[in-house]
Amino acid sequence: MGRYVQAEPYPYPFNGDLRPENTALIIIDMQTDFCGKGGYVDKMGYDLSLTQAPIAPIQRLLAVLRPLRYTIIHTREGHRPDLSDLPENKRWRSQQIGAGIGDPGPCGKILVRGEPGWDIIPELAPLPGEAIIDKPGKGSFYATDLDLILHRKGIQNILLAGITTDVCVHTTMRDANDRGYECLLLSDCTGATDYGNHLAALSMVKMQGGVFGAVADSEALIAALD
Ligand code: C5J
Repeated sequence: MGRYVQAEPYPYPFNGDLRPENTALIIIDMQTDFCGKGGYVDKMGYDLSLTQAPIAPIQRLLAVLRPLRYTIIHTREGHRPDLSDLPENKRWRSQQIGAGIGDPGPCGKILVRGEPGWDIIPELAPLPGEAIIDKPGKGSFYATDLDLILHRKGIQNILLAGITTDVCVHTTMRDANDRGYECLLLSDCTGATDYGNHLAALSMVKMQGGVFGAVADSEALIAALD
Protein backbone atom coordinates (compact mmCIF):
# COMPACT_ATOMS: atom_id res chain seq x y z
CA MET A 1 0.00 0.00 0.00
CA GLY A 2 1.42 3.35 0.99
CA ARG A 3 0.89 6.79 -0.48
CA TYR A 4 2.89 7.76 -3.56
CA VAL A 5 3.12 10.88 -5.73
CA GLN A 6 3.46 10.29 -9.47
CA ALA A 7 6.92 11.75 -9.78
CA GLU A 8 10.05 11.40 -11.89
CA PRO A 9 12.15 9.31 -11.93
CA TYR A 10 10.30 7.23 -9.30
CA PRO A 11 7.03 7.34 -7.36
CA TYR A 12 7.66 9.54 -4.31
CA PRO A 13 8.49 8.88 -1.51
CA PHE A 14 10.58 5.78 -2.08
CA ASN A 15 8.86 3.95 0.82
CA GLY A 16 5.30 5.24 0.33
CA ASP A 17 5.33 6.75 3.83
CA LEU A 18 3.87 10.19 3.12
CA ARG A 19 1.98 11.64 6.09
CA PRO A 20 1.46 15.06 7.69
CA GLU A 21 3.42 13.82 10.72
CA ASN A 22 6.63 13.07 8.78
CA THR A 23 6.49 15.55 5.89
CA ALA A 24 7.34 19.25 5.63
CA LEU A 25 6.87 21.77 2.86
CA ILE A 26 9.81 24.18 2.79
CA ILE A 27 9.10 27.41 0.93
CA ILE A 28 12.38 29.03 0.07
CA ASP A 29 13.03 32.78 -0.12
CA MET A 30 9.70 34.03 -1.50
CA GLN A 31 10.87 37.53 -0.61
CA THR A 32 10.36 40.83 -2.42
CA ASP A 33 14.11 40.87 -3.05
CA PHE A 34 13.75 37.79 -5.25
CA CYS A 35 10.40 38.35 -6.96
CA GLY A 36 9.21 41.91 -6.34
CA LYS A 37 9.58 45.22 -8.13
CA GLY A 38 12.65 47.15 -6.93
CA GLY A 39 14.17 44.12 -5.16
CA TYR A 40 17.55 42.43 -5.61
CA VAL A 41 16.61 40.29 -8.63
CA ASP A 42 14.86 43.23 -10.30
CA LYS A 43 17.94 45.42 -9.75
CA MET A 44 20.07 42.76 -11.44
CA GLY A 45 17.82 43.12 -14.48
CA TYR A 46 16.26 39.67 -14.59
CA ASP A 47 12.73 38.90 -15.78
CA LEU A 48 10.55 39.00 -12.67
CA SER A 49 7.79 36.96 -14.27
CA LEU A 50 10.03 33.89 -13.94
CA THR A 51 10.44 34.19 -10.18
CA GLN A 52 6.80 35.27 -9.74
CA ALA A 53 5.48 32.22 -11.60
CA PRO A 54 5.46 29.94 -8.52
CA ILE A 55 3.39 32.35 -6.37
CA ALA A 56 -0.07 31.13 -7.43
CA PRO A 57 0.82 27.39 -7.42
CA ILE A 58 2.31 27.73 -3.91
CA GLN A 59 -0.84 29.53 -2.74
CA ARG A 60 -2.98 26.69 -4.08
CA LEU A 61 -0.74 24.10 -2.45
CA LEU A 62 -0.84 25.86 0.91
CA ALA A 63 -4.63 25.87 0.75
CA VAL A 64 -4.47 22.06 0.59
CA LEU A 65 -1.58 21.33 2.97
CA ARG A 66 -2.46 23.70 5.80
CA PRO A 67 -5.85 22.13 6.66
CA LEU A 68 -4.23 18.68 6.49
CA ARG A 69 -1.73 19.90 9.12
CA TYR A 70 1.45 19.32 7.13
CA THR A 71 4.45 21.18 8.56
CA ILE A 72 5.09 24.40 6.67
CA ILE A 73 8.49 26.11 6.94
CA HIS A 74 9.55 29.38 5.29
CA THR A 75 13.08 30.64 4.68
CA ARG A 76 14.52 34.09 4.06
CA GLU A 77 17.96 34.85 2.68
CA GLY A 78 19.44 37.97 4.24
CA HIS A 79 22.20 39.51 6.29
CA ARG A 80 22.52 41.31 9.60
CA PRO A 81 22.21 45.10 9.36
CA ASP A 82 25.92 45.45 10.23
CA LEU A 83 26.72 42.95 7.42
CA SER A 84 28.97 41.00 9.80
CA ASP A 85 27.67 37.73 8.27
CA LEU A 86 28.15 38.83 4.65
CA PRO A 87 31.21 37.29 2.99
CA GLU A 88 33.31 39.91 1.26
CA ASN A 89 33.27 38.05 -2.06
CA LYS A 90 29.46 37.75 -2.03
CA ARG A 91 29.20 41.51 -1.51
CA TRP A 92 31.77 42.28 -4.19
CA ARG A 93 30.05 40.08 -6.78
CA SER A 94 26.67 41.67 -6.10
CA GLN A 95 28.22 45.10 -6.57
CA GLN A 96 29.65 44.06 -9.96
CA ILE A 97 26.14 43.35 -11.24
CA GLY A 98 24.71 46.62 -9.89
CA ALA A 99 22.78 45.24 -6.92
CA GLY A 100 25.20 45.55 -4.01
CA ILE A 101 24.03 43.62 -0.98
CA GLY A 102 23.64 46.13 1.86
CA ASP A 103 23.32 49.09 -0.53
CA PRO A 104 20.16 51.22 -0.47
CA GLY A 105 17.52 50.47 -3.10
CA PRO A 106 13.82 51.11 -3.74
CA CYS A 107 12.93 48.41 -1.18
CA GLY A 108 15.47 49.41 1.44
CA LYS A 109 18.93 47.94 1.89
CA ILE A 110 19.32 44.98 -0.43
CA LEU A 111 19.05 41.55 1.26
CA VAL A 112 19.32 43.02 4.74
CA ARG A 113 17.21 41.62 7.57
CA GLY A 114 14.37 43.89 8.63
CA GLU A 115 14.24 45.84 5.36
CA PRO A 116 11.03 45.85 3.25
CA GLY A 117 12.65 43.98 0.35
CA TRP A 118 13.83 41.18 2.59
CA ASP A 119 10.36 40.31 3.83
CA ILE A 120 8.30 37.41 2.51
CA ILE A 121 5.73 38.66 -0.01
CA PRO A 122 2.24 39.22 1.45
CA GLU A 123 0.64 36.60 -0.85
CA LEU A 124 2.69 33.90 0.90
CA ALA A 125 2.91 35.38 4.38
CA PRO A 126 3.66 32.74 7.04
CA LEU A 127 0.85 31.92 9.46
CA PRO A 128 1.45 31.96 13.22
CA GLY A 129 3.16 28.72 14.21
CA GLU A 130 4.95 28.23 10.88
CA ALA A 131 8.70 28.34 11.40
CA ILE A 132 10.75 30.96 9.56
CA ILE A 133 14.41 30.19 8.98
CA ASP A 134 16.74 33.14 8.46
CA LYS A 135 19.79 32.11 6.51
CA PRO A 136 22.86 34.05 5.41
CA GLY A 137 23.65 31.70 2.52
CA LYS A 138 22.04 29.80 -0.31
CA GLY A 139 21.45 26.56 1.58
CA SER A 140 18.81 26.47 4.31
CA PHE A 141 20.87 24.28 6.67
CA TYR A 142 24.10 26.28 6.84
CA ALA A 143 24.24 28.51 9.96
CA THR A 144 20.57 27.81 10.85
CA ASP A 145 18.58 25.56 13.20
CA LEU A 146 16.55 23.97 10.37
CA ASP A 147 17.96 20.46 10.87
CA LEU A 148 17.25 20.61 14.60
CA ILE A 149 13.65 21.69 13.98
CA LEU A 150 13.07 18.96 11.39
CA HIS A 151 14.50 16.30 13.69
CA ARG A 152 12.42 17.46 16.64
CA LYS A 153 9.29 17.22 14.48
CA GLY A 154 10.18 13.76 13.15
CA ILE A 155 10.30 14.95 9.54
CA GLN A 156 11.56 12.43 6.97
CA ASN A 157 10.12 13.86 3.73
CA ILE A 158 10.78 17.36 2.42
CA LEU A 159 8.70 19.01 -0.30
CA LEU A 160 10.59 21.90 -1.87
CA ALA A 161 9.07 25.09 -3.24
CA GLY A 162 10.30 28.65 -3.73
CA ILE A 163 13.04 30.48 -5.55
CA THR A 164 15.39 30.11 -7.16
CA THR A 165 15.34 26.55 -8.47
CA ASP A 166 18.98 26.47 -9.46
CA VAL A 167 20.41 28.30 -6.45
CA CYS A 168 18.77 28.26 -3.01
CA VAL A 169 16.27 25.50 -3.75
CA HIS A 170 18.93 23.24 -5.24
CA THR A 171 21.49 23.93 -2.54
CA THR A 172 18.90 23.11 0.12
CA MET A 173 17.75 19.97 -1.69
CA ARG A 174 21.28 18.66 -2.15
CA ASP A 175 22.12 19.24 1.50
CA ALA A 176 18.83 17.73 2.69
CA ASN A 177 19.44 14.67 0.52
CA ASP A 178 22.90 14.17 2.02
CA ARG A 179 21.33 14.35 5.47
CA GLY A 180 18.98 11.48 4.58
CA TYR A 181 15.77 13.43 3.95
CA GLU A 182 13.60 12.13 1.09
CA CYS A 183 13.09 15.15 -1.17
CA LEU A 184 10.50 16.13 -3.77
CA LEU A 185 11.11 19.21 -5.92
CA LEU A 186 7.81 20.77 -6.97
CA SER A 187 8.40 21.92 -10.53
CA ASP A 188 5.58 24.50 -10.81
CA CYS A 189 6.17 25.83 -7.28
CA THR A 190 9.76 26.82 -8.12
CA GLY A 191 11.31 29.28 -10.56
CA ALA A 192 14.71 30.62 -11.59
CA THR A 193 16.08 33.85 -13.04
CA ASP A 194 16.68 31.94 -16.28
CA TYR A 195 14.13 29.47 -17.63
CA GLY A 196 16.81 27.21 -19.11
CA ASN A 197 18.47 26.99 -15.71
CA HIS A 198 15.12 26.11 -14.11
CA LEU A 199 14.70 23.21 -16.54
CA ALA A 200 18.31 22.12 -16.11
CA ALA A 201 17.91 22.14 -12.32
CA LEU A 202 14.88 19.87 -12.61
CA SER A 203 16.76 17.58 -14.95
CA MET A 204 19.79 17.31 -12.62
CA VAL A 205 17.62 15.95 -9.82
CA LYS A 206 16.35 13.12 -12.02
CA MET A 207 19.76 11.75 -13.08
CA GLN A 208 21.20 8.53 -11.63
CA GLY A 209 17.77 7.21 -10.61
CA GLY A 210 17.01 10.42 -8.69
CA VAL A 211 20.39 11.57 -7.44
CA PHE A 212 18.86 14.23 -5.17
CA GLY A 213 15.29 12.88 -4.96
CA ALA A 214 12.31 13.24 -7.29
CA VAL A 215 10.40 15.89 -9.27
CA ALA A 216 6.63 16.35 -9.64
CA ASP A 217 4.21 19.22 -10.08
CA SER A 218 1.89 20.30 -7.31
CA GLU A 219 -1.14 18.77 -9.07
CA ALA A 220 0.44 15.34 -8.81
CA LEU A 221 1.15 15.91 -5.14
CA ILE A 222 -2.38 17.10 -4.43
CA ALA A 223 -3.82 14.13 -6.35
CA ALA A 224 -1.83 11.76 -4.15
CA LEU A 225 -3.23 13.37 -1.01
CA ASP A 226 -6.89 12.97 -2.04
C1 C5J B 1 19.85 33.66 -5.02
C2 C5J B 1 18.12 32.37 -3.97
N1 C5J B 1 19.53 33.25 -6.24
N2 C5J B 1 17.14 32.50 -3.08
N3 C5J B 1 19.12 33.29 -3.94
O1 C5J B 1 20.80 34.39 -4.86
O2 C5J B 1 18.08 31.49 -4.81
